[in-house]
Amino acid sequence: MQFPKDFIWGAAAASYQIEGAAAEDGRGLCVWDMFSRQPGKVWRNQNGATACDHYHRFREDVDLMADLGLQAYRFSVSWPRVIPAGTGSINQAGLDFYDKLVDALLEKNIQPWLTLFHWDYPYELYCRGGWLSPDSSDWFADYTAVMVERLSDRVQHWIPQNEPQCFLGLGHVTGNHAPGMKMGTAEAMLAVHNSLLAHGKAVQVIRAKAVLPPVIGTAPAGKVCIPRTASAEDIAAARQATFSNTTKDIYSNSIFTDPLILGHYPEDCIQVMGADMPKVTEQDMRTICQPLDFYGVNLYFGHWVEATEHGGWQPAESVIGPPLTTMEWEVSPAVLYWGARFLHERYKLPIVITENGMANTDWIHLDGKVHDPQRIDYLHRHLREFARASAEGIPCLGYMQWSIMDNFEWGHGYKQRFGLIYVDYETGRRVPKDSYYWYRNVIKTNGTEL
Ligand code: GCO
Repeated sequence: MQFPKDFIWGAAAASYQIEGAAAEDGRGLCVWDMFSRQPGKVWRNQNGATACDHYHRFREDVDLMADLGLQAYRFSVSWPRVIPAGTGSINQAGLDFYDKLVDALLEKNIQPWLTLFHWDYPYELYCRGGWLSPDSSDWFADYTAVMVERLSDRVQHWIPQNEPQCFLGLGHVTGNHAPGMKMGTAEAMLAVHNSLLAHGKAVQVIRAKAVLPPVIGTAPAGKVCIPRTASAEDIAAARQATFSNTTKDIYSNSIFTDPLILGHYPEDCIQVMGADMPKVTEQDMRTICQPLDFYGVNLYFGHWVEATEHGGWQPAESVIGPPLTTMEWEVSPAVLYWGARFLHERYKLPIVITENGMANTDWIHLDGKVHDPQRIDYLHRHLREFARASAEGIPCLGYMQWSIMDNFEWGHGYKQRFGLIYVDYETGRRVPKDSYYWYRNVIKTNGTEL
């Protein structure tokens, strides 16, 4: 397989999922601290208070990343660690942590890819209205300015928000994630609009203030559809389904990414949301639609789709008894090919896979090692599909495996292991899995042996 010469091989993680040190050095509360205190919200009532203890062990973790040959590490900053109340006074100790992390990465020649917000929203801002507040986008812009001021002399890669579909959809509509709200559609769409404004303002701040020329992108989730067969009709159906909005849910790519990149909400979204659409001004849309450098996308599985007789689309079954991960996500590697293709066609930006990986039944075997052949096969198949997209001329810039290490998987607690590195949560011990050594060779050979 061929990947571009300067292709970036990385791995990702997020603050609340790995850092721990939740009550240390002046960190403020986040919505996940509060949500996980409510009985029954997280598997076995677990939480991220200690997690992988990355806050204290980050040097060891960076050494493992270096040994893996990682070229980029996508991490997120805990907003309330840096600004405990979300706005106002800055916590120097919190900021220092990211400063040291970035220096440690650079010392090993690993590019820091910084996500400003990966779900650990400041609890105090939630109490002040959170994403419904008309001030929410300014709060985010102010926080962005703090990070840019401190780190942009060393950090070039910026991702304002991770998966708005999830922190809004799961956090504010279904209530499965923090802060556990169950909003109606009008409120949910207002939160969507405010989060888009926050993205736009953050991009403006980064471009205006950054010392190193910034490279800015996205990391949405959102459904990508896979054609059931290679027929032109099924391909057209999958393309249409990938961007369509037929219900009032807010999981599509287009609800978020059309405004960011095309400068308007999708027509079918406006139709289906009807009176639940927020008031949108042209000025808002200009703020939201800022130039971006790459389209980063988190992809784990696809949705099979086939054409109907009348030129529409319908969901399709892949096979009876499909391969599943322990999240019960169907292993459907073609999502990397079709995702790259459809998303590039529509948004015209180079593609980065900002997350891809699988949860597996990993444990330390009798020989002291962690054998995870399923993960190796999963990654192998997905990377081949991404290489296929690249071979067809789609600009594919990089790939971030999720995750560098096992971590707190939100509502699933520590039940689900996504890591290349196994974490023994009792002792904090790290054990690189077979997939770690496999990925090391992939990186070393730039994927040519895949
Ligand atoms: C997401 C988040 C990650 C998850 C990962 C596995 O995509 O949901 O970005 O924090 O841990 O995706 O579910």
